[in-house]
Amino acid sequence: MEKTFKVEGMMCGGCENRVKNALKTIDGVEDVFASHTDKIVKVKLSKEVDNATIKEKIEDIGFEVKE
Ligand SMILES: [Cu+2]
Repeated sequence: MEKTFKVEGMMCGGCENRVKNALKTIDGVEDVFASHTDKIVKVKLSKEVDNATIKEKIEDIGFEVKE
């Protein structure tokens, strides 16, 4: 299962890593792909995780989820 989010505010690889590390702390998140150039974050899940949980985690570290 994979979910894609549009994320504003990532400026470099460091931002991508911050998003990746934050999301990997969520139970059920198996892998994370983040691109600041495409402004997307893809999350690979091993079980169902609420969109709201993922969104909150990204916004907690200062980025904005568009959808
Ligand atoms: Cu950055």
